[in-house]
Amino acid sequence: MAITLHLGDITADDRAEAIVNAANSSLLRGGGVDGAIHDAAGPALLEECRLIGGCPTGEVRVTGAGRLGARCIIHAVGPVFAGGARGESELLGSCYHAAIEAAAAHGCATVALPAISTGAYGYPLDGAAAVAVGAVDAAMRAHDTVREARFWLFDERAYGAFTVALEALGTTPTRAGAGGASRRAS
Ligand code: AR6
Repeated sequence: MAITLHLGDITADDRAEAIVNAANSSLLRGGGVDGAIHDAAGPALLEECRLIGGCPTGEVRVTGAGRLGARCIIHAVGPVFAGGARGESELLGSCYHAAIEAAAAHGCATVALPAISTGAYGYPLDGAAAVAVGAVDAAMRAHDTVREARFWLFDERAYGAFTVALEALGTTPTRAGAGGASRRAS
């Protein structure tokens, strides 16, 4: 299994079978990753989200991927950061765990993920990166049909925070060059 890091727009991933969205609990289109995914997928995605009718924080819901090349979109609702004492880390970890579980349930071996909650929801990057990488690593050990988790980081600061988090997990990532990034295999 591998966790790889990629710099840029998650909708540019042309290898992922499932793409994880940083959604809100209404599942109705917002900004950030959510807006980019809806733009790339097209209007059918919003209609499908509307029919689902919402998703609690810490959980995921799965839809088709519209015009995107992936097989499905896994909409994950991260917590709004409110200081850290309101169960934010558990809720964030739960999102990632549920996302990998959903990917496995839908037969997807390669999953693209954003840094959930680190934009509009204000979760500090370093803490979010540690939770994200730890939860995805644990979930992939429990669901070993998911072979690669591809984290898409929007800027160098986020990329750096995830690099440190991967290193803390026990492996030194090495930058693999354009389009690739860093890799952890076990
Ligand atoms: N590809 C990869 N990463 C991105 C992209 C992109 N296209 N766009 C932004 N990021 P956010 P949240 C980074 O705000 O904090 C929406 O309105 C961004 O720099 O997308 O979970 C939803 O509807 C940041 O590091 O998600 C919700 O209401 C990270 O992705 C709310 O925002 C997450 O930022 C969810 O907030």
